[in-house]
Amino acid sequence: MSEALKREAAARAVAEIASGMKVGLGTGSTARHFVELLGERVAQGLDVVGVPTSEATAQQARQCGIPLSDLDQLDRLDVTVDGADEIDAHLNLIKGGGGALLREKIVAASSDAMIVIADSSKIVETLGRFPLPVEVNRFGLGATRRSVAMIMERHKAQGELKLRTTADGIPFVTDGGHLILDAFFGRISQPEALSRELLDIPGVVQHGLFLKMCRKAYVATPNGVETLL
Ligand code: ABF
Repeated sequence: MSEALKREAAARAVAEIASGMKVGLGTGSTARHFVELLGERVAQGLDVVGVPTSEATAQQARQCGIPLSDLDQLDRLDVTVDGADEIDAHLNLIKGGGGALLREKIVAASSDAMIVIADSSKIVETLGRFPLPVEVNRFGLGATRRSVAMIMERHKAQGELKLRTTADGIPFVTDGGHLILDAFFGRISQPEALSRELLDIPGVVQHGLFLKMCRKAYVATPNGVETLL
């Protein structure tokens, strides 16, 4: 999907931001458009404060002149605008392909609303085609990995569990210093149960299922931007 269409989705979200708002800033290529467009409005006088969901977004937001804060200084945010890897008809999401799922979830959970911006390739009937990112502590990786694999078996996963690596073949490390296991389910038919079971594993820090968190999505299609509610 073209960058121009992603930017259109981002522009729809930017139009909802008003002066005085506290805004969670997402991560990824679509969220980058949002941050850039928000920066343009800040340059024109929009008075907002942003809370970034990754070091990469923080760096971009600073370059764009967006004043930043964090969840130690701020109580609630008005809205978080972020991308997604998969979106189903209930606006449940898989996120974390970019590795920022933990901060993305903390920031979204501290927001009165979460708006997702994406292109139409992210729309699915059932979550799970995209490998579910599971952020894990480095300590006890083997044990955590075996526990996740058992849960995958119980949920009839169709694929493997892989430790995420960089292009150089070394383990990918998140902003929080953790590792990521990518779990290929194919189809996640019981997302709530899966979410609880994964979070019950002591070494699991967080996973990329965002259930009942998103209230609106702007989805870019070749025919324009659709609003999903
Ligand atoms: C973040 O960026 C992630 O949660 C998701 O993995 C990814 C989507 O990126 P893009 O907008 O580049 O497709 O939102």
